[in-house]
Amino acid sequence: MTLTTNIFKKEFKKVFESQHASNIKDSSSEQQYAALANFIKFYSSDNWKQTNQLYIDEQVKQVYYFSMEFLPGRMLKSNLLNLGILDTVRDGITEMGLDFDAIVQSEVDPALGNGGLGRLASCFMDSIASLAIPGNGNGIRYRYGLFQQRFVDGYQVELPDNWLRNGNIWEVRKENKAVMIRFGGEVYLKEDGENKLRPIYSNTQNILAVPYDTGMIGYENDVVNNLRLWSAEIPPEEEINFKTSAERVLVNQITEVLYPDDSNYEGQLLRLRQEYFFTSAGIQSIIRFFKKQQLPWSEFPNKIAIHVNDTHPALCIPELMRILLDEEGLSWEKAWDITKKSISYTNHTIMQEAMEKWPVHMVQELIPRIYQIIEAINQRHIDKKIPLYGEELTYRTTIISDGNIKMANLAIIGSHSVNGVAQLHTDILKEEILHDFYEMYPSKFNNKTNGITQRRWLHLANEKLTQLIDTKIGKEWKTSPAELRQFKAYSKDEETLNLLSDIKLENKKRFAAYAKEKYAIELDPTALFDVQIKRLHAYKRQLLNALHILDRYLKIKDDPKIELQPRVFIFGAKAAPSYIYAKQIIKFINALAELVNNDPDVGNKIKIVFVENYGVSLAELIIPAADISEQISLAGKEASGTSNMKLMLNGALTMATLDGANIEIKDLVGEDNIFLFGMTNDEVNRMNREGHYSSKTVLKNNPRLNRILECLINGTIPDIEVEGRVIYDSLVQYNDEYYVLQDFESFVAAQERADILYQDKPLWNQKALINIASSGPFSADFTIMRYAEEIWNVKERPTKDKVFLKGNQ
Ligand code: AZC
Repeated sequence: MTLTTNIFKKEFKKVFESQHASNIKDSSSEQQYAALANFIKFYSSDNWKQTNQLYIDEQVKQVYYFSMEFLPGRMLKSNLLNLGILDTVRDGITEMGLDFDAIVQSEVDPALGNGGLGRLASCFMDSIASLAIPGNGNGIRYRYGLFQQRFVDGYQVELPDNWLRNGNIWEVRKENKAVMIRFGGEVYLKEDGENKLRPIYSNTQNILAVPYDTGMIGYENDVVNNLRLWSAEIPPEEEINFKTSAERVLVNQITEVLYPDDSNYEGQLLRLRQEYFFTSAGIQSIIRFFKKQQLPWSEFPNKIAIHVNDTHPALCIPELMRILLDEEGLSWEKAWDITKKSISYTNHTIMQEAMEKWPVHMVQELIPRIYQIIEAINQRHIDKKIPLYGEELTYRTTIISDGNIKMANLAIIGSHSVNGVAQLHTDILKEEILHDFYEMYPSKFNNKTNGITQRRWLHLANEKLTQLIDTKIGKEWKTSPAELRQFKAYSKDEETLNLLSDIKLENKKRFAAYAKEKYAIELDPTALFDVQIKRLHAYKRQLLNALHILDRYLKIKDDPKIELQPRVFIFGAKAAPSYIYAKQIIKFINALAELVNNDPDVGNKIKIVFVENYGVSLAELIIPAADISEQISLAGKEASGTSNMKLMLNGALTMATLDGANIEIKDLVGEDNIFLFGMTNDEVNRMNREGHYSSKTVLKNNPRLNRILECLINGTIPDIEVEGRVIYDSLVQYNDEYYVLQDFESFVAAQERADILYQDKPLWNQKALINIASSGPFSADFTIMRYAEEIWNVKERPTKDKVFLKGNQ
């Protein structure tokens, strides 16, 4: 049945009234949202059921994407878009006299992730479904998402994110699919009479993992895949064993909160519990599904691909081994072969502190059988590799060393594929960070440059631009993103460039209206909007950005009449609550904003907006309004970056170091259409090796920089006595770990080039257009195609309206 506006209105009214027993006209937008989400869930439920049934009937190979984090963003509009009924429903809602945008905004944005890694997982879920690839997500249903960020006197304050307060309409609780997870106790192996060793457990604590499923709707292809998030509960039949409130609290805690840390090692037992909890639950449910098909175990890797998104789910490896050995009675060799063939691993960072390791005693106590298996994997690795590679190299690759279990080593040894997320990152893994493993397993290593879904980041976030592209090059690019390149033909077309510029202006006005309402700040939408949105981390160098602003401020103070390109600097960033230095940088930027925004000498020449509580929904508002995309990490540190791709897709020009995927952006747009600055990875490496860098020397020869740094400690910026001093010392006394001062001059020079270019509007617009037209290759659809072909060996299933990628990048 095709949904017409009239049918929709009738059906929607019915759903609303059955739910609320009241008149729609008197309802709140939250109630309208609830009814509309229920309508969509109902509307797509047949496809959900059928997709699942087809996968069973056809015994297709399925992917299971294990991720500790998912950042799906609001789902209502994206589901409508993918179902092909966005316009019908929006028209219907409007005809009913309701406010569609208000309804959309009533949905909470689930913050079940920290940043890039979690958002990537959600872009991938969208692409997997849209390519009709049989794929499932597997993660944790945190009761509290990433903290809500507020600023009080410029300081970050963290509030709990109670996102489930009003329930979550998209999910379906599947109690009948719950599984039991075993923690603690003792275990020993006993001969079972058939010459097999079976583990005998005692005093374990058993916890129920209950899945909540959410449909992942493919783009106009009738596919609805499954995202399964697990929640920890006390098993009803074991209530008796959880007598004290402390015991009960412990269970609830497992899926209580998302760790607010994307790059620091969290040495906490609870985190390890979380990791085992969701990997064990996921693996158990895969095994149950596989067994229903009554295939021989040797078929397992032909039917199942398990992907571990960074090392957080790496316990998949010993858990799969445990089940195959202990419960299914397979030999070690068979189980190991199946495990390695099924599992693949993505590394997302080279930051040492983010390389997970767990103290042996902790793993031994919490999951004793898993520890035994890890130990056995480790021993076999050593025994096998020493004759081939010698002791030195082999001992550098062991899973257990110095009393710790190294999760990356486990993930590499126990999988058949290891990938980095941009070419430079993969090269660094191969040549530096994981070089020993690369020597052992060269063929495991491969690159899969990240991607983003253009459906959310262009179609939904920037509808006007989408329409413009449609009218110029047709709609084929929507299922063949490479076709976006056709848009390049308009790079000298005055009419198109003017339209592009009008759209940008409108998007900037939209953001300005938000800033005015939220922060009572007046922004000039014709100013250059300069955007840096990402987690706050020293290596990402928000500080460099801030020092450049300070430089501009001083220029204005020296000569209030100076002509400077007016700029609005937009920041969005959360700092991990325990990352004090990052929080001090937030305070510094907020203090600078306070000073600059209220100085009459400055006027519109500089405005700074640090948005609170940056997340997916705010990104959708900010990205279409950006002129410049700040991607200024120290070369070699940002694995890929993905906001760089989203901003480019929306016509921002990138201010970039040669880091992560910036390099690939440069290759696509050409050096004329990007602002490059700073040291290269090789130069950074050389500096590090030679150990000659001295920030004090940089300062000595640079009075301008000296003066800027002085402002951190001389009271120019009020209310940052402590923070200013700490930041100053990090740069001067502690030798500037991320080479902020070293790259400063070339950064400022690149910013000046941007100012000059911005004066030439037609040329700027032309470059913006070339950026948009060059961004097709960053579609997550392509990235997923490569994962599917080169890692998972899964095929897209032909669908009714077969939608898959045509052409290549
Ligand atoms: C991020 C990387 O920092 C970022 O460069 C990359 O684009 C993103 O993953 C997706 O691959 N990493 C994380 O968010 N977290 C960790 C633990 O690496």
